[in-house]
Amino acid sequence: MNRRDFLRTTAAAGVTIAGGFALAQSAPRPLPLLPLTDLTGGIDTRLPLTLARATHDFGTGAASPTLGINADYLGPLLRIKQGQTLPVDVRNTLDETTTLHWHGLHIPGDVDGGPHQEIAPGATWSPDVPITQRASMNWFHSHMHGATARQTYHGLAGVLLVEDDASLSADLPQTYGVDDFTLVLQDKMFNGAGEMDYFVSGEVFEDGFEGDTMVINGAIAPVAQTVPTGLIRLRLLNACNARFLTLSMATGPVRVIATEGGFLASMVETDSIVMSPGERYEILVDLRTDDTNSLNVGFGDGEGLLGLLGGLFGGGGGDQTLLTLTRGADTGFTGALPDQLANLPPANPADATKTRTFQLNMGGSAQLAALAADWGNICGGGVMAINGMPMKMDRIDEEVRKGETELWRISADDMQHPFHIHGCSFRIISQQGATPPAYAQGWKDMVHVEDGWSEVLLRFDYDAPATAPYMYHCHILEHEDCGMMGQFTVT
Ligand SMILES: [Cu+2]
Repeated sequence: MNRRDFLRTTAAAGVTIAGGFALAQSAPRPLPLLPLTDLTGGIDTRLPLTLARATHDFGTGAASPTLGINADYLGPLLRIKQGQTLPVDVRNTLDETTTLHWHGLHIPGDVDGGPHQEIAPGATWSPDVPITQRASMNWFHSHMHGATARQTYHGLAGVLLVEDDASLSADLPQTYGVDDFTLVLQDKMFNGAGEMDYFVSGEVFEDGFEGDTMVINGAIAPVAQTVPTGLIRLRLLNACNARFLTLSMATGPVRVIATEGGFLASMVETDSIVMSPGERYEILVDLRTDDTNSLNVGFGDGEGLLGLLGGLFGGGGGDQTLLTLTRGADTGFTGALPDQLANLPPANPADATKTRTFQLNMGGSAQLAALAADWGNICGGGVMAINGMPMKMDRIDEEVRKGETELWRISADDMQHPFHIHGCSFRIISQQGATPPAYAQGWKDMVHVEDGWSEVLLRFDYDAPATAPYMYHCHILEHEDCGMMGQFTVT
């Protein structure tokens, strides 16, 4: 256990061990469904997305102050088809400025919803978002510089599924809420009154905010769902602020069919997958013959209070059940597990005409503590950095030429970080100095970064001018807010 993990474990245990244990023993709750807005049949009006203050009961019985998008916590599940344009009116009824970023979409910088497309209190932002990419699982969340962590944690996030002709005709389950479920996975902290808690400190800035209680679609885990006999499709989003999740099934392998940017070439079976904040994976659960199966999260060494609780009270070597699927009387999608899924072109680093290098810098503990004490002015005092430079709204860090293939090499001077690049999907050539696992060899927009090089091959096909640049950043949201972010143009 290194110094940061030790601090994380001891600090968290002192604050909330009693509450966390009580919650961990609760009976399964029904799986909530994100309300579906299915636009694949056609769009005849602008879609209103209203950001508002609300309260939400995660299952503790208390009304937690939250932020919601057309809901009291989180937003809808938007489903749209390649070739459509999404006309959206994002109305900010909050008393603070925000933005709404389309994470994963290949769209021009001026509709990307990054830190430069601020939506003032009372204002409405009305982009027409062109959907040109292949079937993929994307999401949207606040990207307000200095407030992304707090706003997203409180609920300003939702999921956007892009479908295409191939995905809609694929021999896969796709009946939403029956055999096709979207799961937003988050970790939360609750205070003694059962209200969702959030706070910052120097240590929180160092590690990112990690809660002791897993929440799925706004309900405290474990959750349960009755499903038909057949294959069940789970579309997973790690929307934690900072926590990497190691996911496995109670029985059998994890069957991965898609990454952030689309289908894998073929299904990958693996004992477990590691999902960083910001990552998405689609998996299949085979309930053609099994009566039940569960999605579990495991806690290894140095995973904070969840690890402590998992080791002390959990079964199965520290695993905690997130979702249990149980067969009911109905019969659903009983087709076979898929073989080939998509044509994935080979990712050849020799195709790159330019290489860029990025080093993620943590900053000092004393500086982070001072920043936490002055959180209202976080943007003015960037401590974390990339290549030695904290994020600055008026500085462009890189200039990229549209349509050219590049190799980006990323490393970190301390800790493990999830790195995200706007405006593209990329392929991972190496991750933390090694070949990425087979399940991460498809189209991605997130890569894990530690010491050793993480290399991604990418290309940008849309403009991002200096007035609306793209971002690259750590997706530990507190790191991003503390300055571990940079800006680039594409012209
Ligand atoms: Cu980071």
